[in-house]
Amino acid sequence: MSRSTQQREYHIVVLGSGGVGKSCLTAQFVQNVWIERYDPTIEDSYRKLIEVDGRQVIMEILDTAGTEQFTAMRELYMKSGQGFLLVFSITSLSSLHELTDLRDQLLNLKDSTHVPLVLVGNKSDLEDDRAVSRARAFATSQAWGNVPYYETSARRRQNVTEVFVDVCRQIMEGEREGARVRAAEAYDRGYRRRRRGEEGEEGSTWARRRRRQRRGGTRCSIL
Ligand SMILES: Nc1nc2c(ncn2[C@@H]2O[C@H](COP(=O)(O)OP(=O)(O)OP(=O)(O)O)[C@@H](O)[C@H]2O)c(=O)[nH]1
Ligand SMILES: [Mg+2]
Repeated sequence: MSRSTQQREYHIVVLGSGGVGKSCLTAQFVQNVWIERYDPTIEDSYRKLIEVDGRQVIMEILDTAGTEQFTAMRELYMKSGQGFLLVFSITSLSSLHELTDLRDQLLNLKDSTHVPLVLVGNKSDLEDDRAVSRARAFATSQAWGNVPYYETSARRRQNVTEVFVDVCRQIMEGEREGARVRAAEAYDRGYRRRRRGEEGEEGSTWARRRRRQRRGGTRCSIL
């Protein structure tokens, strides 16, 4: 199978308070449709095949409930998710504040500070109703360890694909980093084994070097 036809499957979770536009963003990304009415979500999942940096990727997207009475499953999907969109509405400061608790819960569950995530300020078409300045949102993203910040409009389909692709790239980068670390560790283990093996053999370089050191100390010849 060539590199570009290998398919990877990534689990993306869309989080945020009720009414910020999680379902509309997901529907725009997956189906290219705009939904005007507000119908609170219990939980919906979608699959979409896209190409990211020349690789076929299947995104399994979980659109979660923002309203409190439907959030019982939160821990479960936080554990199984690999990448997260943390969405607030630029028209509601409290929706940004509520993300802080969500992020804390997420990092605690993952027991890591390096969770692939993107901060998303949705409803950017409602500039006249803006309650969260760009500077404020950007400062939050910096405080979270320089996570990417995007402003999106599900209504106008602005930056919609970008946020999903960004989180996907972060997962892919994490996998590459993991592979690099595993390769370095395997090399290290192999090196130690090789060295032990050589030390065990009488005629080996290490053994000869040790015998020389015992006999004559350091090799130094002054003519
Ligand atoms: N103007 C504008 N309205 C939006 C945008 N995105 C969503 N909305 C509207 O906001 C309302 C809520 O959108 P949803 O996508 O259902 O919100 P949600 O975050 O999924 O809400 P829950 O499922 O309850 O958590 C709907 O009436 C949408 O039409 C946007 O980008 N711009
Ligand atoms: Mg919804």
